[in-house]
Amino acid sequence: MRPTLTAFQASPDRGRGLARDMGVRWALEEVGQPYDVRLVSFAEMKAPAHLALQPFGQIPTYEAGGLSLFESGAIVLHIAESGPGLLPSDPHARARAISWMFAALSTIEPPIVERSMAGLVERDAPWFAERLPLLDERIDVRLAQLSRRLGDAPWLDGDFSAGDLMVVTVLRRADPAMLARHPALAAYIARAEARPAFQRAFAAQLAVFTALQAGG
Ligand code: GTB
Repeated sequence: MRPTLTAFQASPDRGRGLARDMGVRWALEEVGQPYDVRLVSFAEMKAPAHLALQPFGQIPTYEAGGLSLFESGAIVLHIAESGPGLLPSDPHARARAISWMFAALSTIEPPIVERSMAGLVERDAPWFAERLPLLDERIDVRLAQLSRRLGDAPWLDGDFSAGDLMVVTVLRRADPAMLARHPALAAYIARAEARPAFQRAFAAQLAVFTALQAGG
């Protein structure tokens, strides 16, 4: 059954593939599953039909064969479980790959998102300049820890997995200058971005932005 995702009709990332449909598209490409995308406006995201799929009025959602899911991590896990190549068959290795997915979303991502939100909504606040180094430091600690664990391995735990996919998806939202201070992580991201599945997913989301630009 061909799944349908929702994605921003007009993503604020301007085609950089930073919105959360990107990881889902990437996972679908990795397992070779064709999919459809329903683009939604901000107004549509907050309307009852979308809220029935995503209670928080956000993208992405996933619908296939009577199953409707929200939360990009849960969607990627579902895709990884239903197709080949993103989760090892060995039960222990599989559980470790899933641990990395959780680490991405609950340990690595929060300081990255907090920093980018602060830059958007607190920039003019009197405390912003004082708070910024603290936010940056929190990210830097996580990047250093992750880099130490990765060492000079290509992926976090054996073959590329849904864990790497989720970790890289989250790292791509960090400030490139901050990532550049951790060359092993910068190389890890570049390696992941060079994967044909990533390239196809990136091109598909970029095409949405390009079409929007062409239309007006
Ligand atoms: N935990 C949920 C998940 O993982 O699926 C979070 C989903 C979420 O944050 N969705 C965002 C959304 O719908 C889009 S991706 N926001 C609208 C709203 O809440 O009203 C987050 C995002 C947005 C923009 C950029 N950017 O411009 O770089 C990056 C990431």
